[in-house]
Amino acid sequence: MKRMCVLLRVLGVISVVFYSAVAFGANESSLDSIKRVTQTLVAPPAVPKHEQIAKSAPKVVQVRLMIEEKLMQISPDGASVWAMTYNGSVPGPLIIVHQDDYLELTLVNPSTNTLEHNIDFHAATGAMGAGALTHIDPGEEVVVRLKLTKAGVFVYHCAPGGAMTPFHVVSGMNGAIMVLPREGLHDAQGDIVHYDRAYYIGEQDFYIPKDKKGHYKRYTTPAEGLSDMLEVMRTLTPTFEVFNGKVGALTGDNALKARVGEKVLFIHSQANKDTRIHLIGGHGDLVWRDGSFTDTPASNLETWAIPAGTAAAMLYEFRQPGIYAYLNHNLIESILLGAVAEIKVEGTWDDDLMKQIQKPRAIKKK
Ligand SMILES: [Cu+2]
Repeated sequence: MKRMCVLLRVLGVISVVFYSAVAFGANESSLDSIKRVTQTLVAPPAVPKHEQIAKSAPKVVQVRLMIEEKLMQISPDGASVWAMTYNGSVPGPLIIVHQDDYLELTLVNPSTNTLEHNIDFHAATGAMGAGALTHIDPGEEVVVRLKLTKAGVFVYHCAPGGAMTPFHVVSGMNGAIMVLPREGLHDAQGDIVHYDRAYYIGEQDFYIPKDKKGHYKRYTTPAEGLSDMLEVMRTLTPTFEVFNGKVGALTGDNALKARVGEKVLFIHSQANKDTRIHLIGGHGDLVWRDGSFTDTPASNLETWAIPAGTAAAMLYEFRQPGIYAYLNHNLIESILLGAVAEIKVEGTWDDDLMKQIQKPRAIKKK
């Protein structure tokens, strides 16, 4: 009887293994036949080369994210943070695929790092957005494949668990993925919309400890600053609120560029804090404000809210040349804490849209 039980158990295990292998093998072999491409990721605000309309059937898009812990200066007055980054930038690079493509990610945590990391994709389905499958210690790498079934722009971020999750996220460990509809973007009337260029802006709240004299503290490792930073984080008051990793990353000589007549797509993410974006001198012609490309975009908005943990997309056709400010319209967070970008637009001025009729002069007596 006992021998029979053992035999049945062995047969059971063999059959489970057999059927799993058949099912898994079928799935894998069907994926073997589809096209594989490698996407070269680039540092924001640039976006990777991509097609707006998918020219072929769903494919496997391979990307590699290298985790890098690095001490970064984030303001001219010397504040610095042990940034935790994907590929060395805050935010991490924008990844672009089409709906129903597969993303095959190799996540690498080099032995030069000090902490465990992982990645949670808001675009993914199951297993904590792949966070549960991607925990890696320094010296390890992991490969995970996700099917992107939802069209939109989505945040990804590190989520190791407990207090480490907000600690890593507010240390810069977040980015975004854009999942385009296979047929491209649509306007409010359902017509296809093309853009001439795209920029990726990641907004980041930083919580930087100070000593008793009010000087920013510096640490030799990320973990050394953990308890001090948690104290500042508990105030919910950021020391800095910046675009693309530091104060001034997208202003002055670093301003974004465009030309009159160009349609520019702005992808904007904030992994940890609500924001509200406004383009001074322009509008959100089309705004996918919760990031879903399945929904009809809102049109002609003055300011659009982006909740914490969300990426959004906005398309604007520039009609006038000049310097535009693109900012978080909590003006304390933008002007005092850093959440502002500039767009330098070249082209011909349209007097019909705006004209100065009289230069400033002394008030005339009537
Ligand atoms: Cu991390």
